[in-house]
Amino acid sequence: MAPRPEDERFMAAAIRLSRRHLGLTSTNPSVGCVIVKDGVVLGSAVTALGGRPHAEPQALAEAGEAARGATAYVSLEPCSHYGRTPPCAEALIAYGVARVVISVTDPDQRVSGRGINMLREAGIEVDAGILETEGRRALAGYLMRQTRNRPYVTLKLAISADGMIGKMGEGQVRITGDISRAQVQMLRAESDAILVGIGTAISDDPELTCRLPGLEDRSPLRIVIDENLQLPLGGKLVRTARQYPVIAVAANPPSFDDNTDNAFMARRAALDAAGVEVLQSNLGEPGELLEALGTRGISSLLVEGGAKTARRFLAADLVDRILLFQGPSHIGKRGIESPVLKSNIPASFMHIGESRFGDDRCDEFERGF
Ligand code: AOF
Ligand code: ZN
Repeated sequence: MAPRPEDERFMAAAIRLSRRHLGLTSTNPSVGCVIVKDGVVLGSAVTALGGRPHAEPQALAEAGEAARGATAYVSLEPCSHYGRTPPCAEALIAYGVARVVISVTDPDQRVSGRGINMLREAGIEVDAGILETEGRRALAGYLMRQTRNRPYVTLKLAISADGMIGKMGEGQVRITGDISRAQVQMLRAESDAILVGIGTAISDDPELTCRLPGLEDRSPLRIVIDENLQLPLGGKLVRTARQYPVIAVAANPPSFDDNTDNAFMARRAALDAAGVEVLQSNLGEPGELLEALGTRGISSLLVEGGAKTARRFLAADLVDRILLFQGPSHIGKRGIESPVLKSNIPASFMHIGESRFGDDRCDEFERGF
């Protein structure tokens, strides 16, 4: 049978629920599941913290006996493999669910189509592809890492009304208001890692943590592109490195003579001692760093600037989503120009949304993958 009018409404609820654990399920996707019968929600769940249990068995347990004959809405195809938990498709069959509605099919080699087949073979009606664009958006990190072994990259920029992201020699300049800032902290909470260049790390002395009350433990891994290891030992990033991990990414291979090489090794040892991990990577090829991050299980990366770092990722065609927060003030003289403006976003991006946060506006652009 074909999709029904209420399908999108309940799938939207499942997708909304799935977002709750974004960035908190390790390499597992955060999936949402809603069990519905006669228009009533009998159970709902999101993949547990750390990635297990999966969403479906939790939602089924909540619905209990009543799940018999019900419809399950799942943002990702139910799994068919025996991992640390039995297949979710099997649980849906065992509870006697009559119909399963899926948003996105699972690219995981162990599942990919098999979950749907298992359900159909058991006589369950299956519809897939409901709200697929929204579902893929919510699962973007998981899908990118599964298919390309790299994190999904979001570039976030705060720009003034005259298109600047800061002022030469002035450290942090207030460009957007409190509501936008809270919004950015939410973005941090949803990301596995956050990245800035050494210029920003030195001039702004940012902490790059999530400081929303109650969400402090959601702070992502903090990464600084730091060619020559100049990260200040007294700065906030290094001082908090034992609490919230920091990686300094140095150039590889280093092109120093013996003296500078010694100094580099000394700085490396000092960062090590402060709890900062030093990683070396070919910085001319940011894709190499992204692959290393993908291999360690990082599925989503938030790039927060500055201009040079943003340009580096844009030039390598490694930005998947752009968020432009624009405030009402003008910076004028000595302004640092934003690497992108609303008017010159690369053609491969689509404008997918606009929000207002107090006096600021935020435009969202994404490109498909
Ligand atoms: C679901 N529901 O809530 C999630 C699924 O390591 P494992 O055994 O937990 O398996 C990880 C895979 O399970 C992951 O790659 C993806 O295919 C699926 N995740 N599946 O049915 C869920 N999180
Ligand atoms: Zn599962």
